Amino acid sequence: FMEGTEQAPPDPILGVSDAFKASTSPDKLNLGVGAYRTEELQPYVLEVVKKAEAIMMEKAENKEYLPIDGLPAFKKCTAELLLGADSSIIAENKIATLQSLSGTGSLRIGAAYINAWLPGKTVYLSNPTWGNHKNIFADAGVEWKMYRYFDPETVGLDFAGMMEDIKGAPDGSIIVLHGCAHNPTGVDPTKEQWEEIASLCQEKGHLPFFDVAYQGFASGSLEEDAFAPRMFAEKGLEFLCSQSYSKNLGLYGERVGAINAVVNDAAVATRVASQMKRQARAMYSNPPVHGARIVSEVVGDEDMFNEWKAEMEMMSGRIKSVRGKLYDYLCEKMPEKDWSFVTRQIGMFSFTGLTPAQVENMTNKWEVYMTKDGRISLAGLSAAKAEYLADAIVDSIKN
Ligand code: PLP
Ligand code: TYF
Repeated sequence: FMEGTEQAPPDPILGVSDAFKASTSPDKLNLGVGAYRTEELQPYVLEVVKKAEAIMMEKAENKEYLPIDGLPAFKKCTAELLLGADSSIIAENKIATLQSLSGTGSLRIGAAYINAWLPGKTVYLSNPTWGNHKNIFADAGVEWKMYRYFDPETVGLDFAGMMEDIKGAPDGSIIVLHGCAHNPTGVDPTKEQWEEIASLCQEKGHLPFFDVAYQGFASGSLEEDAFAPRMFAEKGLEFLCSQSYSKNLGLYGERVGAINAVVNDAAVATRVASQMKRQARAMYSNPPVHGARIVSEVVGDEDMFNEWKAEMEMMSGRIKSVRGKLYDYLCEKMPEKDWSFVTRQIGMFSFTGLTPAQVENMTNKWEVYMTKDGRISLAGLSAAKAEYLADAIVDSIKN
């Protein structure tokens, strides 16, 4: 039966980690996957997560199945983190929230919903975007196209091109937007540009689909990083929004996240929620309980919530600080090039503009593991290794 099975290619991002693990070099540096590391380049479990888990141990709760749409306390927290605790949309039940398998699973449920209930609609993704977006929508049978986003000339946002493409999309299209800290470019629209994007979506009757994977990780503030979806909601736009707690609470392997539908009518929210549950039931029945309890414990307790915010600031602060160090070394070693993009970009990543051949040099000669698109995860860089990385980048550009 299975003889004819072809070998699938490795994931372009997670495959980098495999190559990194296989290397025996003492100099090796994994700047592939976006996962936070300490200055010692070790994975980090947030103190507040350990605290929540200790409380959970004491409570010794059972391991019964969650409802299909997840832990009620988590659903409340996650909607409030997205829209604000005082949101009128939440008060008026104009939101459908389903706990799902982190950001990826939440996007996949959103895509399944689109396939079933918005058939024939095309999803527009930024060029470039997180590679898995294409897989997720294609896997759900949803057609996707791209809109212009990144301008390599300015190493910034091609705002005019983006607006032109969103305008050019057929009315009622679905526009995927990174809520903050765009992956892989680290380039976000300004608040004024977000306002214009919202107005254009309104004009065109488009349905925005926010992917919020880095709330709190871009600016260090949960509120600040939710600016775009909150503003869209205030303007009365309906939208879908996936959320992930992989980065901001460091719960990567726990797979905790949610898909939300913000709509203009509570009755519609009820029906959308019922359909998302139906999709989830067929795919995996119900989500895991452990991570959802952690989020609920942390957000539900004022002290722990504040502690979480402080740890997020610490993590995003460490990344900003290595960004600054890398920038200084690059300026010192190659002053003829404008490196200002390094500190302009936000979030976990820097989009270096290195070509595939230069990336090959980074890895083969310098043991710096990174994705072929030239993205580096600064979350995987230590201050102690910043000069080494600058040497590798300058050598790869010059040779
Ligand atoms: N969306 C974007 C843009 C991402 O960068 C990621 C990765 O962190 C995700 C979604 C989903 O990740 P996860 O499934 O671990 O929450
Ligand atoms: O872009 C990244 O590095 C993160 C982690 O299939 C990730 O979003 C990468 C690939 C993938 C799932 C998560």
